[in-house]
Amino acid sequence: MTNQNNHTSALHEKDGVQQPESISKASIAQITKLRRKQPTADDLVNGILEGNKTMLSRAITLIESTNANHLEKANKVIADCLPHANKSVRIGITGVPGVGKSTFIEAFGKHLTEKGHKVAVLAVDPSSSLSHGSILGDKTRMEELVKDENAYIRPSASGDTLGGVARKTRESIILCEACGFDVIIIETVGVGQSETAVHSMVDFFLLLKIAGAGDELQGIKRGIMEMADLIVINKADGDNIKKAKLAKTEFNRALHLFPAKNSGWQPKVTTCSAITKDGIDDVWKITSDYFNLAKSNNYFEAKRAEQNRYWLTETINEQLKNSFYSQEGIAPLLKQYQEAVQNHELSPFIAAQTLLKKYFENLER
Ligand SMILES: Nc1nc2c(ncn2[C@@H]2O[C@H](COP(=O)(O)OP(=O)(O)OP(=O)(O)O)[C@@H](O)[C@H]2O)c(=O)[nH]1
Ligand SMILES: [Mg+2]
Repeated sequence: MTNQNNHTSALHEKDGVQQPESISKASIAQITKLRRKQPTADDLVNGILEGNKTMLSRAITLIESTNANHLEKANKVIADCLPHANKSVRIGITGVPGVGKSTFIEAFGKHLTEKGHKVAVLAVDPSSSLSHGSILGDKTRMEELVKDENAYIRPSASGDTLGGVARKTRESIILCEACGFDVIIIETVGVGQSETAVHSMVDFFLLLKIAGAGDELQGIKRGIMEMADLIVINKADGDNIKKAKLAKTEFNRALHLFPAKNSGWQPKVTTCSAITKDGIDDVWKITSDYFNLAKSNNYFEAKRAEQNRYWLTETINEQLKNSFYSQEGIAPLLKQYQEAVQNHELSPFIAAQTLLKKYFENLER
């Protein structure tokens, strides 16, 4: 093979190197055609309703896009999927790094798909934009689930505020449900506000813990304990079993001190090992007991309705905020006013009023 252009390019292939035969020309053409052709909103919706995970992923990418041109299409996809959504249970899982969330979700998810469920795993992790590492880790921690035809795993949206990530995850839930997933697991890391955001989009909240060296309750934020419907003490295997049982007693005692929940549910504590799978079945049994109770006393429906109202307000707040802070000219002005306020030259309220006035004037122009 002689390449006439060799002298103009620093790159050239060695003579005799050919495409491997395993790549057929037809499939290359098919792939390039698909890549080039952006699916329409209807293509995406039809694909999702047929249970096509590739279309689901593409639609979620569209939702996550920060390109303003994608917004309208994303909204159409969500609107068309909405009538097919809602038929699921949504479970939030939280726990500090290393507690075994990924390993637990792998074991729990497999348990559920073996029972005939379709499981989608989404994440709310606003820090993932900084540390893409966890996604890589999860590929190995969730080896079986990743390959499972009845499971779908999607890492957290990144490069956004917590509010932004949370909204996108919530919209992704709708698409996953329309795609036929009936158990939605939302994972989050124990960082500040992300639990609150996840709590506001799930039906059931599970706190993963490990047995420590005694004083179990230390270091848990009261708010997180209050949110939990179930505390699972993971890594109850080998020498840890005894410690896990002790921790279970201690948590049970603590949970009884909290006021009763509106759901009528008394939060539970159980132990499991995500590695040996002992106790995984109990976690699902307890979770199902909760759903039976909450559906029979209508709490389930009432909570979802309340969450919808919450998201309406949240989305408005988030978008108004974004609109304000991203408006051209606001950032330098804000910086100037911040300095003036810091130096006591201007009252923060007057500064805010002036900035907002400027913002509204710009809108009208
Ligand atoms: N012995 C034992 N080890 C476990 C168990 N579950 C998880 N591990 C181990 O604990 C470590 C952390 O597990 P991960 O599943 O990555 O924990 P994670 O909570 O997802 O961690 P981050 O993604 O960093 O937040 C790994 O080395 C796991 O093998 C368990 O039930 N028993
Ligand atoms: Mg993990």
